[in-house]
Amino acid sequence: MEEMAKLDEKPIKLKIKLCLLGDGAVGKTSLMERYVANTYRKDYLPTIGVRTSKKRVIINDSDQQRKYHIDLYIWDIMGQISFRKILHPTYLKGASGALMICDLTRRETLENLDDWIDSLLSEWRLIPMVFLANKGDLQDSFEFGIKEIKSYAKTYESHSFITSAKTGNNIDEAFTTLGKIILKDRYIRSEDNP
Ligand code: G3D
Ligand code: MG
Repeated sequence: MEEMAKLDEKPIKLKIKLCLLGDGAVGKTSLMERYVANTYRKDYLPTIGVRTSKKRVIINDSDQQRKYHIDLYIWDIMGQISFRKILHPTYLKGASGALMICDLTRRETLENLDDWIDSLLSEWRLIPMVFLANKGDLQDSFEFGIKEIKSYAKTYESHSFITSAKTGNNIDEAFTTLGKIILKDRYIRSEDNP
């Protein structure tokens, strides 16, 4: 049974869609480019203003004793969309997880995450989220800090990270954390609906 593959058996192959959500200029594209830099592939979907990048990752889940080969399809909104209502439903549909991104140098980008989450709920459904407070390299310009992003994420029972697309800090950790939560979520769902 494929679902039960152990660490020493053949890996389970999955395709997973992730979305990047957050205000314009918080660093969505920079984070994605930093993360996928080694296996970079660009696809343009110009009609809906979206770009997808693919990255293949291996996750060894020791809790579940499973090994996964995952093709991550990361969807990034092109340009500076600041009005949630023009978010195309195609952008969110089918996503298994979302990185919710704000900018440490602009407090309103944290406050606006509520709207992005509303949009996620109305256009798709509640999926595993990980919260990123980006531009962690700009300490002198911070308008909020780790405490705030942590307590915000906690209200959604989610993890948070201070990241920097500039230095690369915590980016792998954030994506991997989201990946593991998605796998757990998927596993629980399959147990619910055998
Ligand atoms: P977006 O895709 O969310 O709209 P971008 O954001 O990735 O286009 O980034 C917006 C601007 O912020 C870019 O600067 C980018 O270089 C900068 N940026 C993104 N992440 C970081 C970071 O972690 N640290 C710092 N210092 N800057 C970051 P420009 O000047 O090109 O507009
Ligand atoms: Mg962008």
